[in-house]
Amino acid sequence: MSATGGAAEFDASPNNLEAFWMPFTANRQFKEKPRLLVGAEDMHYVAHDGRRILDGTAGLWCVNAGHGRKKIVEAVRAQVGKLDYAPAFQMGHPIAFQFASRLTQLLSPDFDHVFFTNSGSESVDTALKMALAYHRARGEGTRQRLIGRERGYHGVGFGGISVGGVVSNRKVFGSLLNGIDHIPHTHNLAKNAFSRGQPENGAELADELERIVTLHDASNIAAVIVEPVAGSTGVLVPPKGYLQRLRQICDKHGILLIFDEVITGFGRLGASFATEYFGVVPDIITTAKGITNGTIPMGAVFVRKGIYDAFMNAPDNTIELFHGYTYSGHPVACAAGLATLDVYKEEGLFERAAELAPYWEDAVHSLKGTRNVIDLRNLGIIAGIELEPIAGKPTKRAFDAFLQCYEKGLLIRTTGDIIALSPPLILGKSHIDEIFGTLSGVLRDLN
Ligand code: PXG
Ligand code: PLP
Repeated sequence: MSATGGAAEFDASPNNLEAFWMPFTANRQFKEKPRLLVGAEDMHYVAHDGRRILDGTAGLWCVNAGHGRKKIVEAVRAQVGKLDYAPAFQMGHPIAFQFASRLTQLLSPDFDHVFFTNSGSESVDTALKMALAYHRARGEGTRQRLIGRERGYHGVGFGGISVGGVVSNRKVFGSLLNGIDHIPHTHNLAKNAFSRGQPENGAELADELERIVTLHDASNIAAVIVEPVAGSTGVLVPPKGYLQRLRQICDKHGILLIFDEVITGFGRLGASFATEYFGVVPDIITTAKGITNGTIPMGAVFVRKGIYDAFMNAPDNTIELFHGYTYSGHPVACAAGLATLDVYKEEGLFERAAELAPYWEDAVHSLKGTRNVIDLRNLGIIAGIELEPIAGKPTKRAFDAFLQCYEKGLLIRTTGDIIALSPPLILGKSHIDEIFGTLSGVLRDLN
C-alpha cells in the first residue's frame, strides 16, 4: 500500500459530473447518460463499463499513431522529470529548437521556420496575426482584410470564428473581427454526390476570390485561409484543380495563402501534409492535433521562406513579433512531439495510410444504397457519410447512429447529419471491415 493510498483515504463516492462545463456538448443530455472513457490502447478505448470501443475517429482527429504508444509515454515521463517547464520568452531550452528543426525537415524545404502554440485555435490566430504583421513589415500595411470560407472551421478564437464559416460557432458572439469576407464552400451534392476522392466539379468556385479582390482592391487584402479538406464541417474534399486555382489567384494579387492543416497534417491523407498530397504550396500552414499524437496539447505554425526574414529587418535588439504563449514550445510537448515523429517514421504510418487508402475508399463506397445515405466522400483515411435528415429534426438521425455505434463498440463522430470517420493510421484491413460492418448494420436498422 502506498503512503497515500490507504483504504481510509480512498474516496469511494461517485463522481459528480456537474462542475465540468463540457465543450461542444449537450451537457444536460450527456450528464443524464454519460459515456466515459477510462483507458486506451492502440486502436481501442476502454469505456467506464469495461467495454472495448474501436476508435473510428483517432480521438478528435489527433491520435494518428494509436493510443498509449510506449515510446511517446516514456519520452513524456523522462522529460517531465528532467525539465518540467521553462520559459521561451527571452530564454530557451534545447528541445524546442530540436523539435522545430525536425518539423521543418518533415515539410518541403519551402518552409523554414516554426512558431509553437498549444492548439489549432491558437495556431490559426497566430497565422492571421503573422499575415497582418508581415505585410506591414514590408511596407504594405494597408493589406488588412482576411478571407475565409463558408463551412470553414478554424477553431474557436475570435480570429478563427471570424474567418470560419460555421453559423452556430459565430451567431451568439457579437460582431467578431472587422474586415472579413468569405468565399463559398465547395459542397455540391447535385453535381458531386458519391465521388471517389476529389470531385470533378467546382474548381471555378475559387474564382469568387477574384470577385472579392475586385470589390476591395488587392492592396487591402492580407490573406486567405482554407482547410485543404474541410474536416469538422463534414469532410468536404476540394474539387480537382480548386486549390491550384486559389494559389494562382493569391499569387497574382500578392495575397498570402494559409492552409489550415490541423486535421490534414501528420499523415491523415497518406502524405506528411496536404500541401505535399495536392502539390500546392501555401505561405503559412497551421497545425496541431497529430503533432504530439494528441498526448500533450500543442500546435505549430509553419512559414514559407522569406516570411520570417521579412520580420528580421526590424531595428537591432527589438522583439520582431509581439506574440507568444506561456506554453509556446513547452518542453514536455516537444518531447511528446519528437517521439511522435519517431513513431510515424519508424512505422511508416504516412505510407501505410497511402497504401490502405484504396481499401478504405472501397469500404466507404460499399455503403452506397444503404438506407438514408445520400453521399459518401473519402480521401486518405478520412470518410464523410451524409445522411438524409429526418424532416423537422436535423442532426437526430446521425446522432442516433453515433449512440448506437457506441453501444455496439464503435466510436464515430457526427456533425449535423454527416458521419465523419478518421481512425488511427495504425489500423489494419480487419479494423476497416469492422468499422463498416458495424456502421452498415446500424444504418440499416436506423429510422
Ligand atoms: N483548424 C481546424 C481545421 C480544425 O479541424 C482547429 C483549427 C482548432 O483546433 P483546436 O485544437 O483549438 O480544437 C480544428 C479542430 C470535429 C472536431 O468533431 C474538429 C476539431 C476539433 C474538435 C472536434 O470534427 N478540429
Ligand atoms: N491572462 C493573464 C492574467 C496572464 O497573465 C496571461 C499570461 O501571462 C494570460 C492570460 C495568457 O496566458 P497564455 O500565455 O497561457 O496564453
